[in-house]
Amino acid sequence: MNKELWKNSIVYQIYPRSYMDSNQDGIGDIPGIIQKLDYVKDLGVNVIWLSPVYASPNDDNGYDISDYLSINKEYGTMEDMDLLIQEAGLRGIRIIMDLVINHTSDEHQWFIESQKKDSPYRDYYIWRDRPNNWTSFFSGSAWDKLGDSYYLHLFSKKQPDLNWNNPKVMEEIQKIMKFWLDKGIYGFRCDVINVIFKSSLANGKKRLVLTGREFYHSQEGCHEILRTLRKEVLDHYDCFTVGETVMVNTKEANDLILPERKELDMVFGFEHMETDQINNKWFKTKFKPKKLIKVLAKWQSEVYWNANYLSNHDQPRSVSRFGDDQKYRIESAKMLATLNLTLKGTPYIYQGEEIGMTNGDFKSLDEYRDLETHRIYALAKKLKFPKWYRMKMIRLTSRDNARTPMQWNREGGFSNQKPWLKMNENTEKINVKDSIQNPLSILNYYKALIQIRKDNDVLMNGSFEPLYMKNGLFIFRRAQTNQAIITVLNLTKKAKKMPIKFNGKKIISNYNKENASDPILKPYESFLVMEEV
Ligand code: ISL
Ligand code: CA
Repeated sequence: MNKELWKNSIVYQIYPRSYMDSNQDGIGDIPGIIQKLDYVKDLGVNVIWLSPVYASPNDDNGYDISDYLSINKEYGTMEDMDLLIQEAGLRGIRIIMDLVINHTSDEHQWFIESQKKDSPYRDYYIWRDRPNNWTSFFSGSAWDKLGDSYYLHLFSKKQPDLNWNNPKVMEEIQKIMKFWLDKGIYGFRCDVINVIFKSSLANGKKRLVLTGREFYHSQEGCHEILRTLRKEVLDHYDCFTVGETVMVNTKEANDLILPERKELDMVFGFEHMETDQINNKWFKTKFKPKKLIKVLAKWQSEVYWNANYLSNHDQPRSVSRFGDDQKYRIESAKMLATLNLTLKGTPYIYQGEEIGMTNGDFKSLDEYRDLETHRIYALAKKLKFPKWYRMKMIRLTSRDNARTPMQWNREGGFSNQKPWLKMNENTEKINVKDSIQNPLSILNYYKALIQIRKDNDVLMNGSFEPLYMKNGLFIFRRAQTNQAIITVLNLTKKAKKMPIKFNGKKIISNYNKENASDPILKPYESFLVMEEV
């Protein structure tokens, strides 16, 4: 058993609702994922991160859990889940699950019980006679009233926050983690893990977003909880954890993952996701490659071990955001793949990214399903933003951009029924089936790149040395004693002069150019050079 195999893993994120519908009800499901395991294996990844499949009323698509020990009926049964773990295992793929422990659903039995003031479950949640001024991630007050008391919810009102000051909560969560680890899963992606501990419920400093956050953001109490979970549960299994950590800088990230801390193994930072916005994600600015490159290079040099990603189920599609989803869709998607898969750290690929899926093409508000999108739209309306602007805001930023059904073939191939969320209209052009057949597809480029990564230890464990970071170009070297690979990336749609020279052979290129010393870099050009050392 290799305790640190996770470091050298390549992870593929599956959002079950949108992956594959096996029983024709328009909703993706676990048997659907099983049908596609050979596809996932062929891609070359060895870990799947499965977004929540637990029982849930689906206010937030499974991030509101009503029973951690059973499976959402829409997605299948516990037998299906056991089979998924087993079938994945047969293909050399292990599964990590989402661990959502900041909150449960308001339909969880604990919360239902906790509404009675004298119930032993009362203290599982955070009840007060009066709300404070904290605001929620989805806008508006973080408190709602039930009976004559208020409960805290940092997310939607159907997601009440657990009270981590109560040792009973700790006990329950440990049981849940063991239940799944005993089934053979490989660990957890820990949802908003750095906000679970509230050190005070005092009024916070007034802010544009998340008033109150100084009382729950990365508190010492959170570190203690993580150390306990590690010692009592995780250390007894062959597994790893990746924390989703909002608003952390590199120091705060290291405080969660340095080995001597014994907390998490790696975290998803957000700083690079903030490089195309002002203040918060609803206000986008033009994407400037320079900023992204700077933040990535900083995390590469300062953070002990990175969890690298350019998209997930909460973010717009990477090619639409950091590339060009029109003229240079193929080139820029391959360039972004080269970036994500050659940085130091563990790469995460989000379903559909491997075929260059683009943002959704929603025409009207009612085509969006995400509750966050609707809340922000309503807030913007209240603030009297004009309609065209509100629509633009959500078109650029809605989480549904990443949640449209997976495009399996020209007709869609996700389901025979109308899918729960509108399928992109470009499935005729962008789909798995055609991508498999086309040797120059984004998909086949991913496969080749993943193979290169597996064949060259330096891409996994070599050092990171930035060589050039100006002008929208990002050139860096990954090196160890006997080997070095250079990544050359043009993140812009303009041709650029190649600023430096090196000795070596090109090993992969998104323009299929073999000559490593070509003086001009084409739009979004990227390639790797095996250096002579
Ligand atoms: O969507 C976001 C950034 O664009 C965030 O505000 C997001 O809500 C935050 O990153 C937390 O995300 C996680 O927890 C949420 C859930 O809605 C998200 O899907 C999940 O990834 C609450 O459980
Ligand atoms: Ca289904």
